[in-house]
Amino acid sequence: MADDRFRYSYNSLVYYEEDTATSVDRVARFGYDAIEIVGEPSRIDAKQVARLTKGAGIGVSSICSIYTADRDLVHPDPDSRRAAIRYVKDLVDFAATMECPTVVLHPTANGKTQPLADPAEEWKWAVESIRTVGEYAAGRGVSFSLEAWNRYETYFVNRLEQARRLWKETELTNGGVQGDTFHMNIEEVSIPDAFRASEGVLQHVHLADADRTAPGGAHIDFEPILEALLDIGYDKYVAFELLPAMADPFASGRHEEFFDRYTERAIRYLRAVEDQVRTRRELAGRA
Ligand code: LER
Ligand code: MN
Repeated sequence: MADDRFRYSYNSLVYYEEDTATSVDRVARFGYDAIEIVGEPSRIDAKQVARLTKGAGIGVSSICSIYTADRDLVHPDPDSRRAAIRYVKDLVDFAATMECPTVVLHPTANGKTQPLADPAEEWKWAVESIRTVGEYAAGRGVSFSLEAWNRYETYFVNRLEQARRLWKETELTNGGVQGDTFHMNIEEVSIPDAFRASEGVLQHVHLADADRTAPGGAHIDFEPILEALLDIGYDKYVAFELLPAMADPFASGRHEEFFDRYTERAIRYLRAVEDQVRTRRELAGRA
């Protein structure tokens, strides 16, 4: 692991309509290694992001894809699937321009909680669509992280075990699965065990507390989670994805505490937890 520390990122989704320069400056100022950028290539200038992040000495960890109803990779209508594939391919180009390694992937629209076709057929479309975008991404040096979402945001892939099965069926090698502690707190029997079982195929991590605010504010215990990530030798980014308490995670609106306050608190708290875990492991001879 670089410098023997986790590499931290902050998802700028919650910096609602702020200009990118201000967001990049805040994340760099609070000691982050990278920023996660919203997946809207028509609204965000990738070249400008590349310039700003380089200038600030940080990277772009990941693209937070926005899977609205018209970006559904398992839609029964082939034209709709093609439109979703086009969107994800555009995200791959967007990521490549910023030298961003990872695009977040989910097979269906956020907020779609019922299948529109036979589940076996939808699974087949998911494998096909992901393989298509994955092969395109491989040619551009970009990887995917297949993220599991909780049951109130999707019926399709709620747990890491399902994400691993789907990813394996695509036979792709550029990427793997993604755990988000907010979703995992709802769906997994054990968050650390779900991460451990993803050894070798974990591509990205989203961290948030149980109420989706900064870790340390609610009831998720981050020590065993970091312990599990160290056990499996996880060496990619951990990104805070902190969002207000609204049914639609993509709903807009300015929520002041998610700007300076949570950006600072999240990294300060997690670094302190990380130090504790690493010290304990050193003392136990398990660096
Ligand atoms: C995206 O990373 C996510 O976790 C979903 O809840 C949609 O925001
Ligand atoms: Mn997430």
